[in-house]
Amino acid sequence: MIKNNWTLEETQQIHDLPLLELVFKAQALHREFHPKSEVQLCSLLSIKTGACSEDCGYCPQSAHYKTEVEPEKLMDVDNVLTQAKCAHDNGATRFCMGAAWREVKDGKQFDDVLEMVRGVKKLGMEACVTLGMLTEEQAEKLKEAGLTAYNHNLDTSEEYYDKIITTRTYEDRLNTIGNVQKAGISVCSGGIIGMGETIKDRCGMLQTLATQNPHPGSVPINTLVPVKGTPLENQAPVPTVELVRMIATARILMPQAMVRLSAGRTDLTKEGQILCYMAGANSIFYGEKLLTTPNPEHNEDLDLLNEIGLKQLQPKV
Ligand code: SAM
Ligand code: DTB
Ligand code: SF4
Repeated sequence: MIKNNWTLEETQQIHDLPLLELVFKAQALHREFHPKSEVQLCSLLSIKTGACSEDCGYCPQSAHYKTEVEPEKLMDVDNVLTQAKCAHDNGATRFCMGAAWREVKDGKQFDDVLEMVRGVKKLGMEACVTLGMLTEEQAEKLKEAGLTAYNHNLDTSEEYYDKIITTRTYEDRLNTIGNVQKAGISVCSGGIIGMGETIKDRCGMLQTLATQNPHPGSVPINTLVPVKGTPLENQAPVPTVELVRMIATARILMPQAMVRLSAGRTDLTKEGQILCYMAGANSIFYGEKLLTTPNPEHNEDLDLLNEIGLKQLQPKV
């Protein structure tokens, strides 16, 4: 049932199924591979903010655009661990740390990140980082420090990629994912919808993810958060049904993966989110901030989970 040779046509056929059939298929597969009423709560922290040399058109942290983000240097290890403890006390089971770097450079800063990973693991949480491009040796060091997962998104299809980012290639992205995979770290990789891409582009991205062997351990599906000052600030919002289709298709193509309903939740109704859970989403970013933009409040999320009888998934540490 786990396939690594999905074609674009198959992917599109699944994506375009009548909605209820699509959601039913996704939910049936979800129940075969995952506890049916558990959701993973991941907290995010920007450990190094802004002034990034890349030109990702969606990103408020790129130095190429004038946004309201104030650049900040790498946080102290102690500060990060205080925030991690706080997230843990609020019920998060995975702590994800993001740095606005093009790539990891060896030295004090990377050593600090390794220390952060060790500290987060000590708190009994899964640890994830997203630091840009990475060599095989750096991936091995992260693995030794106990890293659970490395986030590196494909963001869109290979064909649409250069409309969004020109400072690196799709191949660079796939190479880093390969290095993470080789080091035995779980890959977290997904993308963004709502950047002006076609449905074919969305399916192309899912197909590339679903033809990785093994599949990524988690697949974040972000809806663009349009930020003032970025080239994508005026993009139209994505209809909820299109997000539900992406989540269900990811669930069907990669049944064992955690599918994360990621950025963009503040613009979803309660019912929209419930539809995403029905379509197989089993993970969310939890806590009032993503990296630089807002996310729903803790209580709002806990109330919704309570109301529909979803429980927190316990960490695999
Ligand atoms: N610099 C590293 C990199 O690009 O891999 C790590 C941090 S980067 C901010 C992580 C991911 O956040 C991006 O790959 C993108 O998918 C997502 N992201 C950034 N800005 C976003 C936005 N405005 N809306 C939705 N997702 C966004
Ligand atoms: C992912 O796929 N989404 C998260 C996480 N991985 C690092 C980031 C979302 C960022 C949204 C824009 C911001 O807050 O700056
Ligand atoms: Fe830099 Fe990452 Fe933002 Fe691109 S997505 S500009 S690499 S922080």
